[in-house]
Amino acid sequence: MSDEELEDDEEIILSEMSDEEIIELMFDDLYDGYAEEIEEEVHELLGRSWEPYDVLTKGLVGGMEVVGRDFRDGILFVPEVLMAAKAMKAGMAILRPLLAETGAPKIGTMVIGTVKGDIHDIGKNLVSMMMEGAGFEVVDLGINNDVDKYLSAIDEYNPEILGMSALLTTTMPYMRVVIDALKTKGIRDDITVLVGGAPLNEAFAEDIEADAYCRDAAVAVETAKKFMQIRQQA
Ligand code: B1M
Repeated sequence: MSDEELEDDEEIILSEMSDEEIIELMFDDLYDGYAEEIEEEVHELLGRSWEPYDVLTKGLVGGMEVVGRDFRDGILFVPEVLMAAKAMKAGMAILRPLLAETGAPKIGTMVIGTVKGDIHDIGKNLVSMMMEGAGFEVVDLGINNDVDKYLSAIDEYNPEILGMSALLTTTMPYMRVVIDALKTKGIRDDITVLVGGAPLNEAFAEDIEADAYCRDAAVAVETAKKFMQIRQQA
């Protein structure tokens, strides 16, 4: 039996590992797309009184950054990244209710979705989870949303905030199409438009006349709260 096979046969006992070793293992298991293992590791850290937010950011988001880097560098390919995304989602499913469990009073409603042509949803899902945790009611439209989907959700739920996500340089311009449609409908000033996604920046948000660019989920929550305050004061 080779050294590698011997190593594979070694049983991993999470309870005997340090926190740092578990985080390292989570990075490896995310990379390999092992959803069940990720679930076990999330449970283990929660059992050690880790805050759900720390499990999310230090374990899952941190691990996904490694996947993202290797995807960019051509070391990982779409099927592997899909497996990693599935494992990440399995971990997020455990954390979602815990993050929402703050008992915070409802402070507003947000409609959020990934724009047309774009199927990336991990970042958007994180934003949804964090917004729910902060006390927002979140209507998540999912991926690949055209302008009509955004408009009919706004009609139906009357949100104070519209969130749009795009991960591709080819799909981010669609955000302008949605904002222009809000203007044409005469409802642009009734709603705060927050945008996010890896290829965006503040200059782009300003250019398409969004209210703000949010670098990450924590910034999205802070920004949404700030705009809710401004509304209440107006
Ligand atoms: Co895609 N992909 N992908 N991909 N993918 C990127 C985005 C890419 C940068 C990889 C690379 O080449 N380096 C690249 C885009 C290049 C570009 O446009 N310049 C790329 C490409 C090219 C593609 C395909 C075209 C590949 C192909 O088919 N040849 C294809 C496109 C499919 C499509 O959408 N039409 C594709 C497919 C996929 C998968 C399906 C395999 C998978 C998606 C699975 C899923 O989401 N369910 C995938 C993944 C996973 C990635 C990477 C590796 C990781 C994205 C991610 O989940 N990050 C990504 C590389 C990277 O970003 N480093 C890549 C983790 C997440 C937590 O971060 O999404 O940035 P992020 O979200 C953050 C913030 O941006 C912000 O908060 C979040 C949390 O902190 N945020 C918001 C995001 N949305 C927000 C909305 C808000 C506020 C904040 O509203 C208020």
